[in-house]
Amino acid sequence: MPAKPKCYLTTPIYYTNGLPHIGHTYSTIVCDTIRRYKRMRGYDVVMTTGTDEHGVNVERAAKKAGVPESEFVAKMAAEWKALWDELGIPSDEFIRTTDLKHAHTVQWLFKLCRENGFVYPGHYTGQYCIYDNAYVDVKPGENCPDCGRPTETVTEANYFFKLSAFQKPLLNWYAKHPEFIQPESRRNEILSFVEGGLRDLSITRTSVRWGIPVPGEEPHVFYVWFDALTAYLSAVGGPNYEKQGYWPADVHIVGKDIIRFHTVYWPAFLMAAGLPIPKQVWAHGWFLMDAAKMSKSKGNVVTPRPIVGVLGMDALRYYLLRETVFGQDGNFSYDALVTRYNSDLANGLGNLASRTAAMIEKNSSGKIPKPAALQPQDNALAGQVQAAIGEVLEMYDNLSFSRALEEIWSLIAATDKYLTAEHPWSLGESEADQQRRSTILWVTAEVLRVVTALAHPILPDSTAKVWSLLGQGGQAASVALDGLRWGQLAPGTPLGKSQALFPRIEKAEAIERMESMENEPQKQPSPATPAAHASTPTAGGAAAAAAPAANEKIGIEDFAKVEMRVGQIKTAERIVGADKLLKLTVDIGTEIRQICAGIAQYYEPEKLIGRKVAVVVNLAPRKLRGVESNGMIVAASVGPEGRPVLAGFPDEDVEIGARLK
Ligand code: ME8
Repeated sequence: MPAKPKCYLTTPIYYTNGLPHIGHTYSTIVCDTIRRYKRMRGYDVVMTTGTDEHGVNVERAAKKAGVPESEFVAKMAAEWKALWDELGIPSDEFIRTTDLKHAHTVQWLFKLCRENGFVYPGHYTGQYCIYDNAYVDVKPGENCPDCGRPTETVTEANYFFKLSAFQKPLLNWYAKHPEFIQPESRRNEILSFVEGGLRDLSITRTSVRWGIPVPGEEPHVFYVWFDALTAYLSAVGGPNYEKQGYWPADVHIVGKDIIRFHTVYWPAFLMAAGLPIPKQVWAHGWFLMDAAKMSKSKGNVVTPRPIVGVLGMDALRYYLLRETVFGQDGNFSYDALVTRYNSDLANGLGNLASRTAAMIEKNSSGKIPKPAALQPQDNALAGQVQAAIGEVLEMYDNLSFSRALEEIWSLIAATDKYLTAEHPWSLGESEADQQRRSTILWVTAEVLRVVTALAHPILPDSTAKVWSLLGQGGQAASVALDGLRWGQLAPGTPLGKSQALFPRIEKAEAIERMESMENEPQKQPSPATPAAHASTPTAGGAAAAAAPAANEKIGIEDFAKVEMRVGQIKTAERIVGADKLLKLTVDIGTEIRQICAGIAQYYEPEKLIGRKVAVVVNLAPRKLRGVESNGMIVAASVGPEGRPVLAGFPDEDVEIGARLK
C-alpha cells in the first residue's frame, strides 16, 4: 500500500496565565475537525497544540502564587492537557515551550538566522505591553492599542532580527501563494501592513529571566514570539524535522489577534533560516460576549465544561461551527446554543435516527429492508444526497464548516419531508404496500448513513452512535469519505443498539444549569452524556442542583440549612439581552438584596412592586447573564413548561424578614 500523504495541523500554543475558555476551545475544535476529516480522506495526520509558558506574565503570576515558575507552568500545562483529553480533543503532540527539545529547536533556529546574517545586537527603547507580550507603537503613557491596557517604557540590550530585509521576499511569497493567508480579508490586511514597511524586530530580552537562554549570550533570553512560534517546528522533530516528514505545516489555525505574528514574523524567521514555510495560516474570528472579545482578564468568559456537562460535547462543536461563518466573529449566546441543540440536534438528526430505527424495528424485524425499484421521488432524494457528498467534501476542504452543516442538514430536512409525503406508516399489508414501505425505509436509512458519515468530523460521538445503530461495521471514523456513495447500504444488516442521542431539554432550565455551573467552577462536572429534562422549581435562577433520589429522605437538619425569609419586592426591571430574567431588589428585613428571578415571561415587573415573596437568603451569590444575584425567590413550577408561580402569603400581611420553617 502506498504511504499515506502526511498532514500537519496546529492550534496556537496557549498562554498558561489562565485556563481554556470557549475561544480557545473553538480553535482546538476546528483543528480536531480538520484532523478527523483529513483522516477520513486517507491522510496521516498530526495535530499539535500546547502551552506558551515563558515571559513576564508568567513570572508575575508565579510570584503572586508564591511558587517557582517551573512549578506554576507545569500545573497549568497539565490542566490544559487534561481538559483537551476530557473533551475528546487531545493533540497528537502536546508541546510545551519549557520542553528541552523546544529549547534546542529555538536555539538552533537562532543560530541559523544569525549565521545567515539576519541577527545583530542593539538597544531598544519602546512601549511594551506586558499583557500581549509585544512592543507597541504608542507614546510613553499611552495605552496598548490592542488591549487598551497601560504600556511600560522598556530600554534594554537585545538582539534584533532583520525583519526589514524580508519585505520583498514576503510580498513575493504572498503573491506566489495566494492561499497562504486565509481568509481573503486578512490577506489584504497583511499585504497592506507589509507594503507599509517592516521594522526590525527585537527577539531577545535581558529584562526577563523566565525564558530560553540565548547560548553564550546570557542574560539574554528569547523574546516570546521567536520562542512561541518555533514550537510548531519543535513538535515535529525540530532540527530533525525532515526525518518525521510533517514539516512544513499544512495549516496553522489561529485567531485573528495573532495573524500578523504568523504570517509576517514566522515566515520571515523561516526564510532567514532557510527552512520551509507553512502552507497556510487560517485566522478565524473571535467569539464575543456582549460585543467584547472573551478574555479572562475582562471576566466575561464562558468555559466549555458546563456546556458539555449539560448538552454534551457534540452540541458545543455543532453550535460553534454552525452558528458562525468560519473566519468571522460570532456572538456567544446560551440561548442560541440551546435553540440549536433542540431544533437541529434533538428534532433534526436525533429524531430522524430514532424514528428510522423504530420504523425498521417494527416493519422489518430490525434489519435494513430490501428496496424494490426506486420511484422518481426516491431517485430525486438519492440524487440530492449524491450531489451533496461532493459539495460537502469541498466545503470541508475550504473549512466552510457552517455551509457543510447547512448542506448536511438540508438532507435531513429533505428526508423528513420525504417521509411526510410518502407516509410509510399508513401503507397496508399487501405485497405492493410492503415493498413500497421497505423501499421508503431503505431510502431513509441510506440518507441517514450518508449524513452520519459526512457529519462525523464535526459530531464524532453522536454519529458513532448512529453508525452502530445502523448496524454498520467498524467505526464511523474509519469510513473512507473518498469512497462514500449513494446506495451502499446493504439490505439485511441487523440494526445495532439504540442509544440516547440528544434528549430534548427545556431551554430556561438548561441555561440556568450552565450558568450556575459557570459561576461555581469548583462544581463543574466532567463532561457526561447530556442530562435529560429535570424539573427545577426555582424562580431565582438558582442552581438546578441534583435532587435526592425519589426515595431518599433528608433530615430536618438538612432542611434547616436553607434559610428562607419573607421579603418584599422594592423594584423590578427587565434585563437587556435576557428575556427570561427580572432584576429585583428585595427587602429581607435586615437588608435590601439584588436578586435575579427567571419569571420575566410570566410577571410584569411593575405589578411586582410591593409584593411579599419567599426568599432563600443564604444561597451563595452568583452572576446570571452578568448580573449579580444574591438569593432566590421561591416559586412553584407549574405545568409541562415549568411556568413559575410565586409563593405568597394570602392569609395575612406577614412581617418582612419572618423566617419560613
Ligand atoms: O496568543 N474567540 O495565546 P492565547 C476565538 N500564546 N478564539 C479565541 C478567543 C475568542 N474570544 N480567545 C482566544 C497566544 N482565542 C499565544 C499564541 S502561537 C505560537 C502563540 C484563541 O492563550 C484564538 O485562537 O492568548 C487565539 O489566537 C488564541 O486563542 C490566543 O490564545
